[in-house]
Amino acid sequence: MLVWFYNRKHLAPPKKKKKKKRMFHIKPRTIFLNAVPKLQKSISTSRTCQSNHKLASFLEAAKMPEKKLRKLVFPFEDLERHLSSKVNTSNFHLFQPGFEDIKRAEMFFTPSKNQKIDYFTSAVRMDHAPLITQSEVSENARSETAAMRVCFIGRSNVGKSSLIKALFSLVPETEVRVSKTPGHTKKMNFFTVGKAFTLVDMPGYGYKAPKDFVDMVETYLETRHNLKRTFLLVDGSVGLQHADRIAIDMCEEFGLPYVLVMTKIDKAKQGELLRHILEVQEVIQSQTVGCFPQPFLVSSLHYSGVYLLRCFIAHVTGNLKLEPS
Ligand SMILES: Nc1nc2c(ncn2[C@@H]2O[C@H](COP(=O)(O)OP(=O)(O)OP(=O)(O)O)[C@@H](O)[C@H]2O)c(=O)[nH]1
Ligand SMILES: [Mg+2]
Repeated sequence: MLVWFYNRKHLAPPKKKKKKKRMFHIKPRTIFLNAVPKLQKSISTSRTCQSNHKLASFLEAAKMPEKKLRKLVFPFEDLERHLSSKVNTSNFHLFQPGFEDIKRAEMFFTPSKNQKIDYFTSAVRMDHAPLITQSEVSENARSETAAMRVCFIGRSNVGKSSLIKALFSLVPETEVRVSKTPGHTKKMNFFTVGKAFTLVDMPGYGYKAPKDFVDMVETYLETRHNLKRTFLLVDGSVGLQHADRIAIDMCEEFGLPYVLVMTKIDKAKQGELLRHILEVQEVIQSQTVGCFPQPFLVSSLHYSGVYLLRCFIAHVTGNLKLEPS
């Protein structure tokens, strides 16, 4: 535990010597709710009218030739053929839905009268894990299942917000801010996906992490109310870093069910990417208990792996039953 406490500090911004003592005591729930009007204003005023990317929808993508489509939906399949037959790749095919399931999953990410997808709120501190309680849920006319959450964590700049933006690309007016500058997301941003689930974009750890990262993110993960799955993002173009390994240890220590997602796969050369993927898979197999054995590969730029991830999220939140293959 002592070792872990020491290690965890690496996830916090490097320059801070120790956690600041709290100067005042306000009920955490009050802090949480107080933060809302200001943040909602800043987000809604900067909304712009955008149009969908041509690959935002699987239905559109499905018009391309099947070989190209499979490469987009299952990016590992294309890489796999470069591997020696001695490499066991069965874990990479554990979650392999059919195109019909992927099409059905897209309905959850498509706005309609009954499926409102929107930014809900932000939080800066979660000392005692304030919840979107059932009463708050009903106040907001949200169903019980909207309280099911999935969250995205990873190093600053790994592509968390970009991936969420790609997942929500069928609702381009839902503003998810991305930036070249590390440390851009400073608060936990909550997005509700109809009555299906809530998705949380987290600030990044490591370089330029917000000063209250440990209080905020680690406390949230540790208390994890209604947290169905944590998606831990690793930059596929640089591979596992020290901070990623610490984050894996953290997920293990908290007993979280989590999934590793390799981002920016468009940026890496194939050989390099395969090396990073196999390294991640080796770590999953030999050092984890709570991690789903299959790493997911995505490019938020090219939409590779994004439809598959939508399907996985719809499935693990209990909204989509897969058809037997
Ligand atoms: N080539 C490529 N660039 C990406 C991809 N995803 C994100 N990026 C770029 O990486 C940078 C960081 O993206 P963000 O999504 O803001 O990263 P983040 O993890 O949310 O960062 P913080 O909020 O600072 O923790 C931006 O310049 C993105 O355009 C990808 O799939 N491919
Ligand atoms: Mg971000």
